[in-house]
Amino acid sequence: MCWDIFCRVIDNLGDIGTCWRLARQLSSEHGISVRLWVDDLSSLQPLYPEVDKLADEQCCAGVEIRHWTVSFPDTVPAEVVIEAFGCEVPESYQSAMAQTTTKPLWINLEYLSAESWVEGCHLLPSPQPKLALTKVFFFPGFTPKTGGLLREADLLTRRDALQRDPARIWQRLNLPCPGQDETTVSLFCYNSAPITELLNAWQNSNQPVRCLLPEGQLLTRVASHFGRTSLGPGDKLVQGKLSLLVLPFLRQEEYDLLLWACDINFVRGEDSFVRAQWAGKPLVWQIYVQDKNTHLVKLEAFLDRYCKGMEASDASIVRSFQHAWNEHKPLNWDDFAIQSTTLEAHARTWASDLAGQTDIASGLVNFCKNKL
Ligand code: TRH
Repeated sequence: MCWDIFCRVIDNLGDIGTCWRLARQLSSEHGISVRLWVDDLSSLQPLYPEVDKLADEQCCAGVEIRHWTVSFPDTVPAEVVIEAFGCEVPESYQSAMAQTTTKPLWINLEYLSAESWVEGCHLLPSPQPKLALTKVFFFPGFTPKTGGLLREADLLTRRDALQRDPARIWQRLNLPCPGQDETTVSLFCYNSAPITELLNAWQNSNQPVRCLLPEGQLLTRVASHFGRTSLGPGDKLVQGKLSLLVLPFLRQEEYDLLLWACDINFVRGEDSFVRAQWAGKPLVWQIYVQDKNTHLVKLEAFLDRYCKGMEASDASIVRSFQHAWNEHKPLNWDDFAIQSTTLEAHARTWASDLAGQTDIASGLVNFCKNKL
């Protein structure tokens, strides 16, 4: 089978992060020939440094990567066409789809949300009368009636093997093992986050905190907090109970290792948020801000699901910390950190429950097999 995935990078790394992960999995686990059309190759390169950001066509990790340029080349459509996150497939490609004898399956892969309406919209058809084609909406989600989450078949087995031997993960990341009583935290968030409050909370916390910060936009704000003009990979800052180490931006597979090794992970957007759940460690999610505070409804919907089954006092710590982080309220770091062992037990159960659902790639493949 041949699939085309179309990805337009709106901003940041989540759009391409998700599409790249899906493309690789479809190719490696399902034997599908995948062509990934992406309009901004420089966003893919930090996730997979072998990518040549100037090449119009290249093959990486078993995936054919095509630069999606404004003038779209004449192309024979694939059997399955994935339009990621509502990006419009080029008009010439749409006409080509309409002209094929066996009509391609046209799927719009949507953004992830824990809201309950998602179940009712997953796999809804949207007829396109002008083209005599039907587009289908595929919604990721947290319940069996949704499209699930991206998860490679061996992900939790690999995670478990490495988490049994944390020193090996630190070695693979080329980082020292944490000191005694030190809470190691990874930090990935938007520039809008209340970073000064967080750094202050860590500096004044009861227990030592080691923050691992992959290179990104946030460095300027962190540098100015410490009275520095700039920061780069390898720089280490110590203040009060906090020691902060700047890491290079990690390739996608290595970022998983970081999430598996840390005690608590600060993540954002969609893909790092999902990976942090698979890590089975307590997470702090900065959700992508939307108009009219829609994102807060989505945050609440996730917390409702995530906190089910937790002790009331733990649930309240988790809820209040996520809200504080997203809404610039006072951060009770010590409350959150002191519960991290209990929160980790919950995070592991949450991950193994979610792993009982069909993953997105398998869900798409099953859907297409039934339709084609
Ligand atoms: O970058 P994000 O904020 O992405 C998105 C987009 O903004 C998108 O438009 C928006 O709609 C969506 O969020 C909700 O966050 P995300 O999704 O976590 O993507 C980051 C990617 O970067 C993810 O694939 C993990 C990867 N990553 C690494 O590979 N190495 C690293 O060191 C880090 C910090 C991240």
